[in-house]
Amino acid sequence: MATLTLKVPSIVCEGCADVITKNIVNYDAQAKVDVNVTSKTVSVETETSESSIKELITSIGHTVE
Ligand SMILES: [Cu+2]
Repeated sequence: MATLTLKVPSIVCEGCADVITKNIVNYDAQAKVDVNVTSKTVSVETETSESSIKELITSIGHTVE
């Protein structure tokens, strides 16, 4: 498992954190997701590639830096 840390500046509230977490877990049930609303970062422990996770976050309307 690799841990990815992505900067997602479009996160503004816990609602965003929930949506992002649910979508990642839905895509990869083994993933461990930690969203920090204050620092606008998403940490994902996953076997999924970084590009797939980025694409997923982008597909639900968020911006990955
Ligand atoms: Cu929000």
